[in-house]
Amino acid sequence: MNGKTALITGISGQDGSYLTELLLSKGYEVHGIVRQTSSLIANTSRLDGVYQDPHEPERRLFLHKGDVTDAGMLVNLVRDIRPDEIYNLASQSHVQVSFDLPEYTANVTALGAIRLLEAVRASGVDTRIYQASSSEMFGPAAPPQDETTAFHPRSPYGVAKLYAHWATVNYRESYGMFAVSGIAFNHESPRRGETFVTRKITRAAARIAAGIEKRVYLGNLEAVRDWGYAPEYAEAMWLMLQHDEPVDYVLATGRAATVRDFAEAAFAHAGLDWRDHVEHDERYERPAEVPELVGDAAKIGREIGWRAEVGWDRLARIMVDADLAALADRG
Ligand code: NAP
Ligand code: F7E
Repeated sequence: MNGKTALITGISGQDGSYLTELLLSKGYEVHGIVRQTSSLIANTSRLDGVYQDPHEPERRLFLHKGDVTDAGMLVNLVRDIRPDEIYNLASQSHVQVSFDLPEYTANVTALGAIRLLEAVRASGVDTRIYQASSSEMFGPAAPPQDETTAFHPRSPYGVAKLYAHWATVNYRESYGMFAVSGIAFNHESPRRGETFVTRKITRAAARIAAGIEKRVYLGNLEAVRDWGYAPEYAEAMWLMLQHDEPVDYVLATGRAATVRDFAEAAFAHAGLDWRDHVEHDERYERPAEVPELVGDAAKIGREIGWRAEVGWDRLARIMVDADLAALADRG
């Protein structure tokens, strides 16, 4: 035990699950907010490896029913737990979905952040706050993007994240809070949601190799992204809250690949030629695309020593292997 307590919003998501494992391994007591669902106690499948029964006397993982759209709940929880660190990962995080649900996305992704900052202020708890900002805030800015690049969001999601980002800066400047943003470029893993393009591709490659499906439909193959490995980004979040000063950093690998490159590598690793199985569907094109996101993470490397080790090609192999293994387990 290290005597520290952390609160994670979005604990059931990809990053939340890796961060929980990291903090538990470091001796933290970890609290997370999970949403009400109609069919499950909560959507906690990504936490299966670390879940602890509520009757376990020594447990250090506590899940609380809640939602970042409920301000009162946030105030009460922060006041009760008095966390040393808060990681705000809760978000409607799908860019294309944000075009269909712009107001909902703003409520969760933008206002959720300010509700949490206000909950900290109202409760008077001395805590450090990590805000999950996004490279989507850069939009069409020319790569490589870094902490000095001007923002120009191109989706309701990017706009909402920019509001949350500036709210974090504002609370730091106004109230002296240790509140920081990690401006994270795309990061993926076998736990990535199935409708994000990397996982959609690796899952399809595995299912096609297993004879379950024949093809996958994608949108813009020319988009360039800087895809890193999610567990490494969870470590960067933690490092940022251990730093002497509250500073915002870009988190990225610095390596570029197109959706086409990723599909080619993933299908090849599954023993397939992507051209035989990938078809175009304009429904997956966005009203405004972000053409090229490639980050320069030199600042966090210099000041904190964090560097992404896993690049997009190794990531594609990790994800295909995991999707193949999951199918094999199913029998
Ligand atoms: P994710 O897998 O989509 O997880 C999002 C989490 O937020 C889930 O736990 C989800 O709960 C929760 N959530 C959604 N709406 C909520 C609400 N109203 N109240 C409480 N919780 C809510 O996202 P991720 O990939 O782990 O990303 C973590 C954070 O980093 C997000 O804020 C995302 O926008 C940001 N980000 C991600 C990337 C990336 O490439 N992964 C890059 C930059 C920034 P359910 O499980 O119930 O849906
Ligand atoms: O799209 C193109 C699509 O949805 C990547 C989120 O974590 O990272 C993520 O947002 C690219 C885009 O991720 C399909 O047009 C082609 O250019 O996997 P994605 P994203 O939009 O980059 C940022 C940093 C975040 O913060 C977000 O939370 O791939 N693309 N065909 C496709 N995308 C999807 N989803 N599906 C397709 O069929």
